[in-house]
Amino acid sequence: MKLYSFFRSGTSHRTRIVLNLKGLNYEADYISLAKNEHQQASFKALNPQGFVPVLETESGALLQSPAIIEWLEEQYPEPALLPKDALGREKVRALAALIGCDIHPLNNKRVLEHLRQNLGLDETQINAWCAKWIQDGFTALEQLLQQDPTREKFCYGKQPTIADAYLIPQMVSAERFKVDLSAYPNINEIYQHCMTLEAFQKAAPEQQADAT
Ligand SMILES: N[C@@H](CCC(=O)N[C@@H](CS)C(=O)NCC(=O)O)C(=O)O
Repeated sequence: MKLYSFFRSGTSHRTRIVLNLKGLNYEADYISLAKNEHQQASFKALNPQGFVPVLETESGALLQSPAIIEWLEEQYPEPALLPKDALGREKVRALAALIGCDIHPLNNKRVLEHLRQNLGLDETQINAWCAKWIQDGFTALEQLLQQDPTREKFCYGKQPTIADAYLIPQMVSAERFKVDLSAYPNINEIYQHCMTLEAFQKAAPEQQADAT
């Protein structure tokens, strides 16, 4: 398998975490968002949206990190990154969607470039924009984590799930945008714990060969 990715991309990061948690080997091909390589025709031939990640497999090019992650879970069921029961799977997918649907897209490169270039926001305002959506999402997430008495050191249950794969890149991104994270003790604890695991360490942006 080959993963087209960018070191700082949160969606690439979450996909790397899942590949690592499942112990899968993959080749990396780096698409620099900083150099707008994702806009080149050769990459758009692979993904007409021009987004990373793309996972090239024997079955073809797979698009959209949530779909790629679910495909990995189905193709490589062990270790399971979703609970066995339907309610547990709903809970984990809901936590992942809170991050993947309601936080991450608002802080994406194309959104921030529109704010900068067409609406005239400066970097302080950009950081405030990012902080607003991260803090709104994290406030709700923190409450959900706090309310779950069965949870241990991860987002759900006693093992890493796809929810952790979504959360850790969002934490890294929050730090990059200088968001105050002091109000989220459960989220911080999960972050610290996940980062003791090799699968998460190896997936970190600074560990990638294209990191600058
Ligand atoms: N829903 C897509 C979003 C992918 C996405 O937005 N990727 C970002 C990097 S994290 C990207 O390629 N951005 C390019 C841009 O915004 O121009 C997914 O989860 O795969």
